[in-house]
Amino acid sequence: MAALRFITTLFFTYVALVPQFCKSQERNILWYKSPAANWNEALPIGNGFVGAMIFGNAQQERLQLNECTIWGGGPNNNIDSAARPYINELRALLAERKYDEAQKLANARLGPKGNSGMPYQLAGDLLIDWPGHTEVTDYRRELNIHNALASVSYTVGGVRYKREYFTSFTDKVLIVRLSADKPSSISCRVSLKSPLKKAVYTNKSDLLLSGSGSDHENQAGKVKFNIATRVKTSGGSSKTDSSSIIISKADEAVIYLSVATNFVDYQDLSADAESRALDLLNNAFKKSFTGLLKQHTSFYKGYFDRVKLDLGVTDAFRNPTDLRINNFAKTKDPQLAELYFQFGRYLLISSSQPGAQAANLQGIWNGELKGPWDSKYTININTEMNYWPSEVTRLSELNAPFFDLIRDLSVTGRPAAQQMYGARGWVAHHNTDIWRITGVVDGAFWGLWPTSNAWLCQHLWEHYLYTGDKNFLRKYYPVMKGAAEYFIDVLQTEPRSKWLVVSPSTSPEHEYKNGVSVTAGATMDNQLVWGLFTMVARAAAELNTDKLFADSVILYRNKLPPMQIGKHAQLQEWLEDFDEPTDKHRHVSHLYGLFPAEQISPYRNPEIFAAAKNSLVYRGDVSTGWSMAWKINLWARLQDGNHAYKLITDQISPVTSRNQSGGTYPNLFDAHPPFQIDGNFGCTSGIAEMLLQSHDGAVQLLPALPDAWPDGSISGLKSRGGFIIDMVWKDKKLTKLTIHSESGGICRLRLPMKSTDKSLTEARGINPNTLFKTADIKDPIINHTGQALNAGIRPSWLYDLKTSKGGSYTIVFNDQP
Ligand code: FUC
Repeated sequence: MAALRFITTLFFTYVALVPQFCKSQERNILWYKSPAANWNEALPIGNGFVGAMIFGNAQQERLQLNECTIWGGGPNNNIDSAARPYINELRALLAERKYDEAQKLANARLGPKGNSGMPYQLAGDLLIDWPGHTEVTDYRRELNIHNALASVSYTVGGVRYKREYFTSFTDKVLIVRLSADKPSSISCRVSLKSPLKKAVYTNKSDLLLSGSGSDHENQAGKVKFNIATRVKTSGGSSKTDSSSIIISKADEAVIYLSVATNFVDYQDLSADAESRALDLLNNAFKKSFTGLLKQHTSFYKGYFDRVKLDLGVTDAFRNPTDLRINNFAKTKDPQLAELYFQFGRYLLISSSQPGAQAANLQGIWNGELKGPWDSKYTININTEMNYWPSEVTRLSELNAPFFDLIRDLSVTGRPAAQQMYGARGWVAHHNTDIWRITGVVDGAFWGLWPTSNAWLCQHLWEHYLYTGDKNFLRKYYPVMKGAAEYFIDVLQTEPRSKWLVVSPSTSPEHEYKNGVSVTAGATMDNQLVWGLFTMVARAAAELNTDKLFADSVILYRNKLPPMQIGKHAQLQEWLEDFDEPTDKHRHVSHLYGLFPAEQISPYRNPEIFAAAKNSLVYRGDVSTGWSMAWKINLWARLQDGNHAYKLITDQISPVTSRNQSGGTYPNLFDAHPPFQIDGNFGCTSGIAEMLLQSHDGAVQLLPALPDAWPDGSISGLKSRGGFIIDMVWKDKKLTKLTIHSESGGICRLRLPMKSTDKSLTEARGINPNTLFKTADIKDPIINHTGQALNAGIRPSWLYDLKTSKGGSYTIVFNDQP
């Protein structure tokens, strides 16, 4: 018996290790043996406009619905027109180092005026009641992210039932198909409910709900919305009563559901929500389930299939997803890391589509009237993190609603710059919402941070570096220039050093003294403004325009403070050396220069690189989900794959009740806790960053591969300069590389070994490909007296590959030591 068990185990291990064992389709499934017991177990589907969380109860199905423009309040801005004299007073206090007084003044005078932003709100629930479906067996609930289709199946009374759900990308409706393996088995009641409801009514065969967004913090709720539902049956019948659709004895039924609002843009709510919802429904209703699904799937796969990752498969793959999360630290389950990576891509495709709204703190999925932090946009890290995976994992087009948001802020941020700071250009603070508010929210401690414009513009520039799209750059150059103009006007001369600094500001949400965050010249601000001025000058050069402005911006840039290495051999977070090695704060803002920016290079600034590493070591690992996801990217940039992997293990672990400890809910949503989607996106970006980097003058392959993934392959990642990269590795060594060149030009490679491949030439001098230009920063000021810092950087060799537009180049590495 023991021998038989051994052979069986051997057989299964063998089978499990054969990659063909799980085909692409099977490896991209989240599945469970029971219905969702709460919202964090429900499964998300979405098409950027409409989202739903599927609970999957047999007796009463609940789909919690969202639509991306259902927000509280209405068009408004929260600019504090009385702020200016206090801003000037604050600058004087900070220059005199009167920090407590400065914070006191800021708290008293520069808090939110009117409101702290409006909440993103739920739409309601679609409910399907199934009388008698109590004792069910063989239950399975799944979300297939290979084709963006969810399903629930179970057996009751000898009949096998199946429900399938998708939110059509092409027809903008939610579709639910109800079927069974015996005719006439579908009898259920379809209804709608919402706490925002004004009315539920039926109209011939349609069931409708009308509602409106909430009043909130002095703003009347002005968004009007309608949900419209209609059912197509084969066999049996369906009819409406005053508040539901009743399906009787059908062989199959398909529920069509649309949601629409009166929202046109952040200033205009003049659309007719009901007729929009009915138009969507009428158009979709002409099509069959199969026809709609086919179009939906092919649209989705157009994005999803661009990147394939294989980190290996073990037996853990056989378990339901919740169990795999629980066991990840033990099993290592490489395929779950792959699934988590791809789930991040699924979430971006499903929550950020051109023409819709940018993914907010919860993407598009929020089950509350006022979710955590209003489920809006926190632009001092969280919204930016949502878009970190967009370019490298080839979802570039999905930046569109984010870029729209940035463009809008460059308009609504003008009066803020003018009235609050007496400056040209535009400014936004640490939060915004669908109405594009640009004033201070929450309180000066958190909200008095006027540098989000520079971070947002970094995404515009990065888009250009990945795509080389000059039309895009031309379109957004004025947005970037407007942000630069703002800083030219507001930078203050710091009295001791004579550097130009942003004042007042904060190092986001962090105090350097009890209760004091307000400061001048925080390292992150210096990096952000340095980056902005550099990219504006480079953009002007790429576009061959605006030379005078570009030259002047560089003069200002050169007066910004250099980075400083403090007494604990750390990268200083503030102008003064306030850092404490015991500080575990979740924001690691001064490491912006390391990631996502490209200002700290192991090859060009090894001392700052080593100091940044010390700062990260001091901060530790445990934190909120998004903070740990940021640290995955940072450790990848520090070329420490095992530390990055350690953070992935912390992230893919069950959520405990502890505050600020991250974790993953059963539905693979990341936990702050509570659920916040940035951690999902940040981890997807982090995994990409472990496998490919392209920020430091070259494309670096497998820069931070952990021991846990010795063998694997990835295809379709993208580097700056428009190179699509496919790689295979074995025993942690790159064995095969294929580069597809989208725009031609030199592809400079940084390899961990010498290569004799004939297509490669040893690289000399600066990379002639301007999309790889490095950010030359000032030498650091070193305020610590210990030994010279050394981060133990591994040797590497640089080679150039000449590419032509559309060409593909394969290199096989078989001469590695
Ligand atoms: C910032 C963070 C919080 C949270 C919130 C949405 O304020 O400091 O941890 O993520 O955004």
